[in-house]
Amino acid sequence: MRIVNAEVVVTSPGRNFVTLEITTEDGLRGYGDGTLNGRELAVASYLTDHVVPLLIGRDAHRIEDTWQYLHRGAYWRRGPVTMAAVAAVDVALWDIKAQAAGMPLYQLLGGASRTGIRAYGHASGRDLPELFDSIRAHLDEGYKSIRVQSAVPGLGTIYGIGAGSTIGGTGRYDYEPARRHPVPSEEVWDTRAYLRHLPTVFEAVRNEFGPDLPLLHDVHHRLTPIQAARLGKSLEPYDLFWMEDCTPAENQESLRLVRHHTTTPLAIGEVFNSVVDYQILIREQLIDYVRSAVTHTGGITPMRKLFDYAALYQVKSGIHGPTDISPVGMAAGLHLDLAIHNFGIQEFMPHTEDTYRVFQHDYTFTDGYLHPGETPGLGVRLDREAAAAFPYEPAYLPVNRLRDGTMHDW
Ligand code: GCO
Ligand code: MG
Repeated sequence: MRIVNAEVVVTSPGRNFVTLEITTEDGLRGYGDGTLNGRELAVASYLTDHVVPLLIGRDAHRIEDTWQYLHRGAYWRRGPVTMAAVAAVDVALWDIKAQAAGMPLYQLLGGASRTGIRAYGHASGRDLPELFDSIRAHLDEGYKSIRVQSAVPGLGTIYGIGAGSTIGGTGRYDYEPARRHPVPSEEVWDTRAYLRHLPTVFEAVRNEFGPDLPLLHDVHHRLTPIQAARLGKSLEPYDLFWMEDCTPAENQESLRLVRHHTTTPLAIGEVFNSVVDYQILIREQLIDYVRSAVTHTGGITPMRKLFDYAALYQVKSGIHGPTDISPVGMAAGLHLDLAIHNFGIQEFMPHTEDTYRVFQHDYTFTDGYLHPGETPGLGVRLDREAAAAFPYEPAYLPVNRLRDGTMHDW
């Protein structure tokens, strides 16, 4: 089944998305997500200039071979731009193969291991009443697990705290950290203030919502290993489902120190793009959840291998699912979630109405559980006409500085 056409579509229905559309000689169309927040056009160029010409005429069924061809054939290994581009091809080819088989993709991946995919949503607030409202709004929407982010007294806008606008009066705060601006905005950070404040937030949330509700928190790479260890320890009484990205993990060995001091479960990996990034973390059981996104890790082909490797060490999945993963990338994650045995939890926040007009999708969120649907393939279609109405707009994630002006991790 030859590939006869491949095109990159950049569209911005509320935020920027990069989508690869591959067409085969028998008219099947497969979609892959290559969105890399704040660096979208680099992936679009990588695909258009360096990958699309190599795809024309290839057999769409040869997914593993195509993956190795693009990965090894580039000579230069890994990196977020490359891996997002390879992921877009890989997911589009799985979409095509599943359509050709007349099955939803999860069937090709081994079939359903569960009836629904447990999801967590993002609650946040500038103070406790606002945070409690946000948690209640999520519970009302069916979420059974909640990520809790809070402002820190004395600091302005920080990661995870909406600017104050709610989505359609739901009490759920708008989540879109990339700002439509030609240069990144700047935020100010104070680690000591955060370490003092956060345990008081979790104490209040536990007192209000009881011991049962699974609670998560994203540290967003801001702590040193010993600070992360201290935070994990101080959150132990509040029984977190996970503490995410507690320290930048390029140095995988630094997680040994954190692990040594705390039993708070650890999730890591949304900025990783290869199984290599996890070798020590998984082999030494330094983490509990793998946070990679299909879109940023080279697609379904390597993600299956990553989860199988993790399964050997009882490490589970926690696929990255913010709104900067397009509905195509989200659907790819959901098919994997349904099929793999070592599923943990799936991050989920709905996209905007405009995004759903551009990407028609069959996945559902019902009573706290996601399901990818039964349509053959991924179950997502890109409406090219609708996409064309939303041209690319430069947008960047903020940057973060300490009070003395030193650049810090955002
Ligand atoms: C998460 C992530 C996101 C990232 C975003 C960057 O846990 O969902 O931390 O919020 O900040 O994906 O583009
Ligand atoms: Mg995160």
